[in-house]
Amino acid sequence: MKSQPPGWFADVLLGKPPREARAAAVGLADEQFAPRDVYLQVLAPALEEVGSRWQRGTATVAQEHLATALVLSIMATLAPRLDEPPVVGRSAVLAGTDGELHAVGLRMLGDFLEADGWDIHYLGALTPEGEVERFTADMGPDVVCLSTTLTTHLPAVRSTIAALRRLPIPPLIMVGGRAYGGDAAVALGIGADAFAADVGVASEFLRAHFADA
Ligand code: B12
Repeated sequence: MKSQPPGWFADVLLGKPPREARAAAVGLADEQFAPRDVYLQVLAPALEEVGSRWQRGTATVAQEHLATALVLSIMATLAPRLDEPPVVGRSAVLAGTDGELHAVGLRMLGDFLEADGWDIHYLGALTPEGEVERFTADMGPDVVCLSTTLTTHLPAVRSTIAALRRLPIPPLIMVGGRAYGGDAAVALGIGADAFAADVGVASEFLRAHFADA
């Protein structure tokens, strides 16, 4: 199984009955991978493959929706198995930025941080600019994590970050998502404190950062 090409699970998502696809993913977590690796090495590449097929015209938008919904339901099954959370007494607000419908990566981050013992306020996709700021002012989290896939949404991220900086007690601001093309300089350039290319690295960064704080 380890020799499978990166997006191989796309065929399972699109070709098998949903019940079997879910059982297959859970089976991988039982037998082969740590649950976090199922997220990052099986589910994320499978969605990437579905996107490539959509771009090439060999998968439909309906199949893209189906695969996404199935991945989210698999994640809901695997999340309780990620880790036995310690209590860290830290909280994070997680938001998909204005206009942004892509939210699977953000949900993955929420699952990982929750397994690390954080209190997560997950706002999901399409959070209007002013709402992130208002909610953060009310909740006073340690971190705000903003997820963005489309580069056209980066101006909204910049203004959200600027608004968060004006709060009396500004949180650490971490950003991520495909819009940054893996380039931390883009993230820092629009005002973020931190960037991570994947949610495993992000959770390790936050663990280390707040262990020292
Ligand atoms: C599923 C999907 C959708 C779903 C989203 C549903 C949902 N609930 O999320 C729907 C159907 C709604 C959708 C819509 C669109 N999509 Co779309 N979509 C995808 C697809 C297939 C998978 C995305 C995904 O979930 N990947 C898995 C997750 C885990 O990856 P990720 O988000 O990148 O997250 C990882 C990292 O980026 C990071 N990360 C993410 N967020 C954060 C946040 C922080 C703080 C940190 C630290 C890290 C981090 O960690 C994650 C893993 O470790 C991709 C294909 C692809 N190659 O990605 C296309 C893709 C992203 N979509 C694309 C496009 C064009 C669109 C549409 C414009 C048209 C369309 N296809 O219908 C609309 C735009 C909607 C909008 N306004 O946002 C293009 C984008 C091209 C580009 N310009 O970059 C892609 C790449 C498809 C393609 N090959 O062309 N899409």
